[in-house]
Amino acid sequence: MYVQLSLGSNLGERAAALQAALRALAAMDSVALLSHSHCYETEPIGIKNQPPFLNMAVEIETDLDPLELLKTVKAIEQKLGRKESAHWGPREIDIDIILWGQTVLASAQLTLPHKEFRNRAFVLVPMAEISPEAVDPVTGETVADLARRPNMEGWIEKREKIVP
Ligand code: PH2
Ligand code: MG
Ligand code: MG
Repeated sequence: MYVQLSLGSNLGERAAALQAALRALAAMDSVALLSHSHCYETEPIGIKNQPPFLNMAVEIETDLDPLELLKTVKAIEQKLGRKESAHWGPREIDIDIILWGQTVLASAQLTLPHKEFRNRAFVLVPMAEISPEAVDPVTGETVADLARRPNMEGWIEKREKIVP
């Protein structure tokens, strides 16, 4: 299955944390890294009074199921030194599962597609760079369509592309 992930960091060496997360994903037998976007410096959404984020989109192929991948990305976050943080608060590394093909899932652990992604420029703009044709199974819109809407919150500036 092709899966879209959103990565973010706003504490410590942000680009190094994103690179380490990419490498940890690529090192897994059950995950193939297909593409990743440039990094984007983005305005914090939710809690305003925290440092700006560096965000990036990643497309992978995996034969894990959604809850197995969730466990895996949580383990990578832990390994990369993520501390307990407030909901929407600052974090060393965050790896979120956004789209899982046309799968729609609402479980206690995981919601697919990601609950908030349609309103988040920091998710959609990087994702539109690498997966513009990916389709939101709930609305039928493509990621390119979603990313073009003018009413999304927060500034966003393109930065470097990480070498994995
Ligand atoms: N993540 C959050 C809350 N707010 N804002 C930006 N710009 N980027 C993020 O990755 C982000 C956020 C919670 O995970
Ligand atoms: Mg998040
Ligand atoms: Mg998360």
